[in-house]
Amino acid sequence: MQFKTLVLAALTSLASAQKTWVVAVAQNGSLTFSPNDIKAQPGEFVQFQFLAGNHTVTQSTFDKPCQPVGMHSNATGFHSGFQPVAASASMGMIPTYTIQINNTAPLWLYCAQGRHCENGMSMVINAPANNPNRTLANYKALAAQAQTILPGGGATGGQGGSTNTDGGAATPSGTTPSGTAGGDSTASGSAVPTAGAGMLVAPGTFALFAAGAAALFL
Ligand SMILES: *[C@@H]1O[C@H](CO)[C@@H](O)[C@H](O)[C@H]1NC(C)=O
Ligand SMILES: *[C@@H]1O[C@H](CO)[C@@H](O)[C@H](O)[C@H]1NC(C)=O
Ligand SMILES: *[C@@H]1O[C@H](CO)[C@@H](O)[C@H](O)[C@H]1NC(C)=O
Ligand SMILES: *[C@@H]1O[C@H](CO)[C@@H](O)[C@H](O)[C@H]1NC(C)=O
Ligand SMILES: *[C@@H]1O[C@H](CO)[C@@H](O)[C@H](O)[C@H]1NC(C)=O
Ligand SMILES: [Cu+2]
Repeated sequence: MQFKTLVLAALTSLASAQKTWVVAVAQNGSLTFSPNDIKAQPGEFVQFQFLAGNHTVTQSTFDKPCQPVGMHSNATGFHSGFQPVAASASMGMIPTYTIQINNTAPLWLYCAQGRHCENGMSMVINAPANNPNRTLANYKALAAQAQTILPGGGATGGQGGSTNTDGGAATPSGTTPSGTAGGDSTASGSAVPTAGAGMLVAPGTFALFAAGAAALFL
């Protein structure tokens, strides 16, 4: 009973107070985060909506793109795990991963699949305003020369996206399979175009895709 009350209170405060930025991952099957350079205030959320393929969103440092932040700092950072879109497409859903912004420190993010990061699949939240070198363009330039190291620890070889690393893949434990958490589901193919625009959407609004719409992204 008390538990129920707490959950309700939490949902209510989420819905009323906090904003959520939506980042489309692999829109149109591209190796992109869209938008890829956003400013989010402490307390706000950023929801990554995985639209195609099998990607991650993973935090790195600026100086070592394509490698988990924990390898180069004491920060834990975050890692969505691999999010294969096809796995939930038959249910008309897409995987999402949501983080909360705690401060305005820059968050340099990349996809840990294959050589996607080296090929430009990266983004920044709250890029520093006072350091002209720490731009997304420079991060991508560093990434282009990086050696991929998967969050599980194994380095990949030179071949692209299809490399399978046994045991290297993290489980998508932080994932909210859309629509299963009891939130109000809004059906919308219309979530697709708006997601790319960095629109603010209410947390708990789960993007639900008709199987037909999801198929467009495979
Ligand atoms: C996906 O395609 C739509 C329609 O052509 C376009 O407006 C959008 O910019 C594309 N998204 C990306 C990330 O390329
Ligand atoms: C992590 O913290 C320890 C102890 O404070 C420090 O000695 C070490 O240099 C830190 N490592 C990194 C990568 O910042
Ligand atoms: C914000 O803080 C929460 C609670 O400590 C943590 O779980 C989350 O990973 C943090 N967000 C980021 C972007 O580091
Ligand atoms: C920015 O990069 C240039 C060229 O690498 C370097 O000379 C300059 O010191 C850097 N500035 C900062 C603030 O790091
Ligand atoms: C997603 O990619 C990871 C890492 O390459 C791989 O281990 C996993 O099997 C892939 N999942 C699917 C469903 O293809
Ligand atoms: Cu990717």
